[in-house]
Amino acid sequence: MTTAHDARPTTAPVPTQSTYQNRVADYWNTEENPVNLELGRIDDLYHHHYGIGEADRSVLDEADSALRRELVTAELHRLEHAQAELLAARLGPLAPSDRVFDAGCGRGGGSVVAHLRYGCHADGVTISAKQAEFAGEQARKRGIADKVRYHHRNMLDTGLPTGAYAASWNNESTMYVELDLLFAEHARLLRRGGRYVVITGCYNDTYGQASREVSLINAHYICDIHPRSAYFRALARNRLVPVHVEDLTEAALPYWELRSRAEHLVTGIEETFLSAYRNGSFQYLLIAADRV
Ligand code: GPP
Ligand code: MG
Repeated sequence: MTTAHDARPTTAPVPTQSTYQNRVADYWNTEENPVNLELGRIDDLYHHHYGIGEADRSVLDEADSALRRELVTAELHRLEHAQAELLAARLGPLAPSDRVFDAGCGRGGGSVVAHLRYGCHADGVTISAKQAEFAGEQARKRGIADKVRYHHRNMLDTGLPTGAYAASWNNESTMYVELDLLFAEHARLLRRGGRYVVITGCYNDTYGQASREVSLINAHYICDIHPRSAYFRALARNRLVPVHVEDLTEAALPYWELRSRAEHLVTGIEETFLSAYRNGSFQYLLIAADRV
C-alpha cells in the first residue's frame, strides 16, 4: 500500500567524506616515500613538509656512497626540522597548560616539536587513518601520549572543543581544502587572542594564474594550490588578522637543490619546485595571524 508519506521526495544520503577527500586519504594511506621515512627515522620526528635555510652542500662531496647518502639524508632532515621550529616559534608564548591544534598533522612531527618547545597539549588531525595511527604510536613510544594526541578526522570539521586552543596551524596542508571552511574551523577552535600560523606554497598573483609548474605540483600531490591573495581574503573573513608575513621562497631553494641531488630520496617533483620558485610563479609563505 502506498501512503502520502511514502510519496515525499527522498534526499540522497550525504557521504561524510567527499570522493576527493577519499582520494587524498588513499594517497596518504599508501605513501611510503623514503624522503619522509628515512629522514624521520633519524630522531623519530616525521615531517611532511619541506626545509628552509642554507644547506651544507659539502655532504655531496663525500666519496663513500653509503656515507654520502647518510649525510645528505641528515642534512635534508636538519632543514625540514628548521622549518618546523620556525613555525613553532611563531605559535608562542605558550604555557604547558595550553592546547594547540595541528591541522593536517601527517605522521605527527609538528605536534611533537610544539610540545617539546612549550610543554603544551597538542591535538593533531589527519584524514589518513594510517597516519593518525603511526603518529599515535610515536607519541606512545616517546611517553607523551597523555599530552599529544592524534585523531583520524577532517580538519574542516574536527569535533574538537570550541575556544579551547591557544594556537593552531597548518604546515603545508591548506592546499587540500577550501580556505573559508578551514579558517572558520580555526576561528571556532581558537580562543580570543589565539594565534594561527600557516606555512604554505601559494601561486603568485603577480604571475597571473597557476603556472604549468604549479599545475604539475597539484597533479603530483592531488591538491589545489591557492593564490596568495586568497589567504588574506579568507583570513579577514574569518576573524584572523595577520600580524606577520614572511616570504620564505629564497630560503626554500637550498633544500630543493640538495634534494634534487639526493638520488636515493628523489620523488620526481624536485625540478618542478625549483622551476616554479625560480620563474616567480610560486611562493613559499609564512603567515601568522591573531584570532580576534
Ligand atoms: C609535503 O609533504 C607537502 C605536501 C604534500 C603538500 C603540498 C605542498 C606544497 C607546498 C604545494 P611530504 O613531505 O609528504 O612530501 P614529499 O613526499 O614530496 O616529501
Ligand atoms: Mg617530505
